[in-house]
Amino acid sequence: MATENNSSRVGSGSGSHSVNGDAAPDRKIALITGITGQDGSYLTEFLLNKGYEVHGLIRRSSNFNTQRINHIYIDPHNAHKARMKLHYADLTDASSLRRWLDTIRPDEVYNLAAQSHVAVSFEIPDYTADVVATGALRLLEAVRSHIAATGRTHIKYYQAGSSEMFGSTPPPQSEHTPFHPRSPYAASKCAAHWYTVNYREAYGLFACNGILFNHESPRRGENFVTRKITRAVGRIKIGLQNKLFLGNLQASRDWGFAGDYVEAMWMMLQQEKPDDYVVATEESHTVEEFLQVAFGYVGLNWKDHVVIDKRYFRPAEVDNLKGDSSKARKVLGWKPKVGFDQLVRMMVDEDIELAKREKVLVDAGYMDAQQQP
Ligand code: NDP
Ligand code: GDR
Repeated sequence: MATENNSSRVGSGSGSHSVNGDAAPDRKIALITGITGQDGSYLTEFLLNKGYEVHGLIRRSSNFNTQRINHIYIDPHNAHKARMKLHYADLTDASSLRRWLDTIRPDEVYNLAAQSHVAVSFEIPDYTADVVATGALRLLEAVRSHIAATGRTHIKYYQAGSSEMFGSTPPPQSEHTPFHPRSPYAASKCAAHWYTVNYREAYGLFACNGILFNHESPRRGENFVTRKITRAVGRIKIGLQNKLFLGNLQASRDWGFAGDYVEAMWMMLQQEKPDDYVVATEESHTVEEFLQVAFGYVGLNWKDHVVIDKRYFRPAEVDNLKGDSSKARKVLGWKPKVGFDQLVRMMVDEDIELAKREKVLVDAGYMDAQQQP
């Protein structure tokens, strides 16, 4: 993958009108923003298994950022086999969104792209709002104007909402719980939520907000607390690291498995009417409990390794999130399949294997133990 040039990975502007020429007439077409992220990768696998053709919008970066979807990538030159296609766009670039909608003509649009790190949103609030809030508005407006121009009224839109929108409102949090965001990220997600409701009410768009509580996996970004912990457990167990620096250990989160949550996104778009749904395990654990299970699983004591570092505390914290997902369970028939302990073990298992591979490189002198790939 790393040796391929970009033109073979993504549709170019000039070739754009033939991008869908090979789509089977009865095959559903999905467009995903944020396809290179954790959820984008699981959703793509899920939709490909359902027979969809999946188009993903990726943003330009100075290096390849498709690690999470490389295993399902087929060179588009092999056109009749490739059902996942990638195109350059950006949520900050409205023209790119409208152009790809017109070209791809999707049946379902999943807006997963975001500057999704809560702590980072305090550092880059303006950019976070531009991508998370105004980006959602740009995409909604692109969908609306695409429908107005083409008459394709059947398009369905999914907006990736977040439990962070509840912020300091006490649990259990459901669709009826008032929002009280505690970060620029959360406030931006609230705006995106209401833009989505507004486009549903004003233009009759089939648009759903999924209010998803934290969901994790071995593909979770390494600077979110769960993956930061399981990466450290793997590296400590294999002897590549000794200390783990963390912030607030008392925050409680309702942690589920990302693979289960992408199914709920799809289910929302298969309903007769668009609506908003909370998706959660309904079980909450502190960061400290996550540490106990993760370190305990490999026979280590977290207290021997964890050091509290003030830099990881946030200007405003969300203390306690625990969802009430009874509506999703009743209306969609959704329920989580992976429980908390199983999730932690799955992540630790994969990160131990990853650390073993790193150790081979370190021992051979190809990598410094401090360096992470
Ligand atoms: P990730 O951070 O793993 O992925 C975010 C994706 O958005 C990446 O593909 C990233 O691209 C892309 N992206 C970022 N900025 C832009 C931009 N300007 N234009 C286009 N694409 C961009 O997030 P997750 O997969 O974990 O989450 C998916 C969505 O769900 C996000 O909107 C998140 O806020 C939301 N959410 C997540 C929850 C969770 O627990 N995971 C819970 C609730 C909501 P790149 O790879 O180039 O960085
Ligand atoms: P969160 O996830 O903010 O809930 O947002 P994160 O894993 O970043 O933090 C969870 C809790 O852990 C505490 N914490 C630390 N967090 C990080 N990242 N790093 C640390 O070292 C650390 N130490 C303690 C935090 O203070 C917090 O209380 C995630 C993202 O995926 C959002 O995009 C999504 O919307 C919400 O989940 C639901």
